[in-house]
Amino acid sequence: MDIAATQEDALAKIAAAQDLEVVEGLRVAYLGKQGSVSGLLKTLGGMSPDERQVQGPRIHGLREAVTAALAERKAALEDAALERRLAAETVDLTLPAAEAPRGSIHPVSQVMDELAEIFADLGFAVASGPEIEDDWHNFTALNMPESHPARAMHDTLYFPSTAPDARRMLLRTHTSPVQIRTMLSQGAPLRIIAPGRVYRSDSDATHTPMFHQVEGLVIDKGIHLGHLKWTLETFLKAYFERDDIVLRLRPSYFPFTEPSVEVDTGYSFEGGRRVIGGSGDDPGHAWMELLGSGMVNRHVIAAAGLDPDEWQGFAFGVGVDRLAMLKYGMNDLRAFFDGDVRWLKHYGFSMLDMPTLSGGVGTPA
Ligand code: 2NM
Repeated sequence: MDIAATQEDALAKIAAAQDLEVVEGLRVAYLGKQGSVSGLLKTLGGMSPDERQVQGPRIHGLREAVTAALAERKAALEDAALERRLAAETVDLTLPAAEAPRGSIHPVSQVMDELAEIFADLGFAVASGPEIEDDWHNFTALNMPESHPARAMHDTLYFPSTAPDARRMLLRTHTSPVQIRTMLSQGAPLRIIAPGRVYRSDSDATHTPMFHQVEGLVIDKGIHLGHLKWTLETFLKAYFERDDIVLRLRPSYFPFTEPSVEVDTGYSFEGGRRVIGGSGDDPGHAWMELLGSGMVNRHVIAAAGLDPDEWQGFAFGVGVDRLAMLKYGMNDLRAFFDGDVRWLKHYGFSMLDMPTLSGGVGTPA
């Protein structure tokens, strides 16, 4: 066959190839061991020098043209395949995640975040401390010496003693030791809340051996019960998101405060559950005990390294689990710590739903 015609035919077939397998088939057919172009190259050996001088460049030219055409066609088909793949694999990052998030924020965490937000607005910092405490920070510094009967009331979980003269370690029964530690390390004035886990050997329908508490402490000059009442009222209005919160302060007793006051709030029953608001003396309303508080006992201020003639303060304590139940309508405390995913799905919060004062600390509808 005429070489020019062979070349024309080969280049046309290569240009018409629609996929890489066809291109590879053509490469084998022309340039493979048994290929037609390879066959032509082999004929050069049997030629006379004159003939070879004429045919040599033509056959080599044919081989080069076919090789180049195959490479070009292969590259074009590969480019087209890559373009198709890129078009098919385009990712639209604005689409919602295919797999919805499964986790949720536990109501206790949500309420702690709400409390931190509300108190931050009133100038309080969040303080924390160890859950394993010593007897001095948990009791003695809080005006509860060894023999004090209130120690028995706390149902304390003690660690076995390691040596007769070692500090007796325990699981903190309240977050008050955090206040002692913060007064010792930071001095006065001070405005802090201490949220966290506390432990008491107590377990029934309304008590779990671990529960959550938030305590607040203000130390400054000239602090009095009026500051305490305003602070608690402002906090509860922000937390329950209503303006009609009415407080009743009743005299009480705590070793760490003097005077001590129990704080009640008015509530009513709506749709079978307690709703905070109004005066307990209003028709259809009653009083509910919500918080313990008082003016910090001068012995406590002195134990924390401050001069009680110079510095005064108020403190309060409230159960976080209880606050969560009242706001979000749960009725069984034990369910808080069962880790039942159905309960968490029902009462949990989206991690995107962070409490802010500007956006409201409550649940979106
Ligand atoms: C309460 C009730 C009353 C309280 C006192 C202190 C400290 F450390 F400053 F003395 N912290 N928390 C306190 C006072 C806690 O809980 C029902």
